[in-house]
Amino acid sequence: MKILLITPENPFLRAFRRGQLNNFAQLTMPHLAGFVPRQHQVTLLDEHVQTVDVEAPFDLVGITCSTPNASHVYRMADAFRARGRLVVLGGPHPTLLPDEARPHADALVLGEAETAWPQLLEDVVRGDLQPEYLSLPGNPPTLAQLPIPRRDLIAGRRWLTDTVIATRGCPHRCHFCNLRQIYAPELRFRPVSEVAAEIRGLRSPFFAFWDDQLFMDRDYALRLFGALEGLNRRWAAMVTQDSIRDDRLLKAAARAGCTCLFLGLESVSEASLGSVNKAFNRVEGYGDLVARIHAHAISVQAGIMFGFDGDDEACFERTLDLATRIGLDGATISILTPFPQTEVFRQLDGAGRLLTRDWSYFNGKTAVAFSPANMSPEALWNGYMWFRRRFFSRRCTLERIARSGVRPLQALALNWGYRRALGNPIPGWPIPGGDRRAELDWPRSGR
Ligand code: B12
Ligand code: SF4
Repeated sequence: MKILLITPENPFLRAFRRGQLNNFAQLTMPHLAGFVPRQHQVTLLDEHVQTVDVEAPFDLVGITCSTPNASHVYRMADAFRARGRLVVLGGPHPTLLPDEARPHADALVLGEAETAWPQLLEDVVRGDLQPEYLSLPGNPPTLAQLPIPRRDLIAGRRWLTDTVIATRGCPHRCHFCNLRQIYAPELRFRPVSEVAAEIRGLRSPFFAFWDDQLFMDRDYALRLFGALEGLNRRWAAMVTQDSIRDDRLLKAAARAGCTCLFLGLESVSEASLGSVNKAFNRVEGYGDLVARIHAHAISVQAGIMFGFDGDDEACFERTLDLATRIGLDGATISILTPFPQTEVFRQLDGAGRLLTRDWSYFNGKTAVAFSPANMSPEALWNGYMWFRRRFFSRRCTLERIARSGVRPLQALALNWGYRRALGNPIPGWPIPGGDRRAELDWPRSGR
């Protein structure tokens, strides 16, 4: 059987991300390809760097689907099905809204797929494909003995191909996050020896952990870092403020090769953090936390989000002041987005504050999908753009990097990438200039 596994990318996001330097390959499809028995032929296609050809002769097409990509994926799936291909959809969006996804697929895989996907492949071979495959609640798949992701099939990228997961889940329940709805609630861990073996086999000296919260279990993290010592790799990972309780963890991470932490700060307003159940972040501790991380020669890429109910038009300047003062090395800047089934979605939808239901605009980067509480959508958009321009300005970048002092050349390069991407066209709505979907939408006539 010839299988095509697609990592799609909404044209809005593709246009937005072009030129940024830290666009790592997604792990999902290489991971799923690892489960495919070798008698089948698997092709991976990553729309960030490749073009989809719906005429290509595949027997089975699997597409991973997040909310920002949903409308785009449905059109793609319909086009494949019109040509007689079997289409399987999985990932966050079909899991959150199976009724919406169902008409666009021959089969849906809902939730985690480590057991369901191999079963589905057997069923296809037997000619007995089922319309729906569920990971059983209360009986989530084990993360032990996972096959090694087929990174060898990643095409179109020479670097940033190496991402790894060690854990699954997060103990928190932030109201804008979909984790609780897409994964089983249990926190799970891969055996440390298996993670270390996988990392030993990576081609590149630098990789990213794609875990939501690598430090969430201190004992596990310490064992993992111990096993990575001496492997001579450098890596980045995502963490929360409350998980970095003591310097022993940071020291162990640094010795194991950690050079960058993505830290979900989100907001500098306690009211805003409280409004989305993220009051475990303590704003008064940000400066101390960042200094402690820097002391281990680890840089900090902060997650910053605007549009919370506690945010007003002054929040952009306040955030810039603090970000500069504490010497953030970089930031991933987003607009709050009400993803389906989240508490934020329920609240905004209930209050009639959603501006659109076209999922392409629910991407946190190129559009405001709701009416903020204390400003207009345009003010949120303009403030977000102002912040991005100021944060990545030469002056602010140099000031932040001088304060941090950690890996200045690496920080300069990353900030320069984000600054370069500021020049990308941003299509969408409600931005002045109108709706340019037709111009950028799929199928494209090439790059
Ligand atoms: C790494 C990551 C990123 C990376 C890389 C992008 C990526 N998607 O890999 C970066 C930092 C770039 C990123 C960006 C964004 N992300 Co992100 N990201 C993640 C994260 C933490 C891990 C994804 C991962 O690799 N998991 C490990 C792999 C092996 O498993 P998996 O993808 O979960 O898939 C499993 C099942 O879902 C299933 N499955 C999935 N697809 C398919 C398809 C088929 C055919 C089958 C059979 C099965 C199947 O099989 C897998 C094994 O069980 C997830 C949270 C999470 N833990 O999943 C958020 C997550 C996917 N991101 C999310 C969001 C919102 C975004 C952004 C929009 C944020 C923003 N505002 O900028 C952007 C969008 C960027 C883009 N281009 O799409 C949301 C999506 C919510 C939604 N409703 O769609 C998630 C769930 C986080 C959350 N807290 O809610 N992200
Ligand atoms: S800490 Fe991060 S992964 Fe965990 S619930 Fe909050 S946003 Fe989601």
